[in-house]
Amino acid sequence: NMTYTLRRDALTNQYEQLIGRTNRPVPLGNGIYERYEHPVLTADHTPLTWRYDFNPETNPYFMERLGINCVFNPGAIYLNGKFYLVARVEGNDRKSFFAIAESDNGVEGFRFWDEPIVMPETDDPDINVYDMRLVQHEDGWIYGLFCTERKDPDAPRGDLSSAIAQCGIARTHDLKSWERLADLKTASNQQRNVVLHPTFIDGRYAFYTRPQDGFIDTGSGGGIGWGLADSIEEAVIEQEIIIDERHYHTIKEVKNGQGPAPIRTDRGWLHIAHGVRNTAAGLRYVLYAFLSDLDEPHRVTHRPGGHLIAPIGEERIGDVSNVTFCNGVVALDNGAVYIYYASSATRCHVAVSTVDRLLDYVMNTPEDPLRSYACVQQRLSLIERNRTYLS
Ligand code: M1P
Repeated sequence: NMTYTLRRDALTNQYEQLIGRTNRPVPLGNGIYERYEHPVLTADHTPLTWRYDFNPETNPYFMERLGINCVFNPGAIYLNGKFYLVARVEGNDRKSFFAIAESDNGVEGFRFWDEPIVMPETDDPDINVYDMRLVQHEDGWIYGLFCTERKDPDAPRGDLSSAIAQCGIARTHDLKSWERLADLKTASNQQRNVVLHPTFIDGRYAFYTRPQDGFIDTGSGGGIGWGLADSIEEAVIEQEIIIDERHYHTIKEVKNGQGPAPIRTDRGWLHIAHGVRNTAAGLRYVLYAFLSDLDEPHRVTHRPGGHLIAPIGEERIGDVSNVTFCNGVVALDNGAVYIYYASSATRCHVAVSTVDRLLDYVMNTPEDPLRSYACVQQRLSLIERNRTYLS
């Protein structure tokens, strides 16, 4: 069967070329980080055996049987000398699942393991799971916190979109077998972007949360929250405080959320988060950074104004356009930081920096002064200092 053989061989060849493709840093940039010329993971990186029936008897045209729509929002971890991404893989049927891809150098060559993760369900089955934050906790486990979404039981008849989002929790030692724990309990009936802090605080598990009133709308609430729980097996947060609020006419006026677990540095916990604002073309998601106190991680000490990463070029286009989103970062012992960010809910990229550069960024970038007049004053001050220095 010529069709079968030609297509199978050509597609296999194309797949291997994609996985083996070199990925170079884009020169110059903004000095804070380097973007890379190609995405590190796309739908085309998923193995052909996940999508095609290889038996010519049952698939003579070698056509796709179970297509993959996109691969995005990966959690990240560095273990035993390898970079692992646990990606949100979305089938053509819209359901997401988790799958691990590994690379030797963190910027290219990401190859998926043979099979996706089998994430056990709770008694209340998830309809959709996504956006895992991987955390190596000091209790010895690797945790995956993710969003579990189910249909809103109170949705009016005919409303087939309203959903309830909550935080699912699972743990593993090897990224292969996963123990599912009870979903996190908080006062809010909607939670997304929940992240486990890597260390105990006063002997308790600490969580970054994002309470909101509706599935999409934060309503009167929102902001990045913080709460403690005695147990991780049956995690309950009794008291939630907001540590990073939304603010009128900023990059996070509509909503915001913690990205990956923060990076521990000498100067404090380094956070990457996303902020959302409204535009005539819909919501715009950008990444921002902030620093919090080492002993009291809920106390934010530095808030650089504006975005750290905003979508550019092809990053601006996808299933949900004008979006950058990050829930995975790797910080190596040598100080290198790999920021894995997705663009437009479609594909994953990497931006590489160092702890030193990111600390310089968060500590020396002025805060958003919140008014045009004050922004001009801020810029004039920079111009004046430059004039003095350059004259
Ligand atoms: O579509 C953009 C992002 O929207 C959601 O983020 P948030 O909860 O802050 O609105 C998430 O569904 C995320 O997966 C998605 O990338």
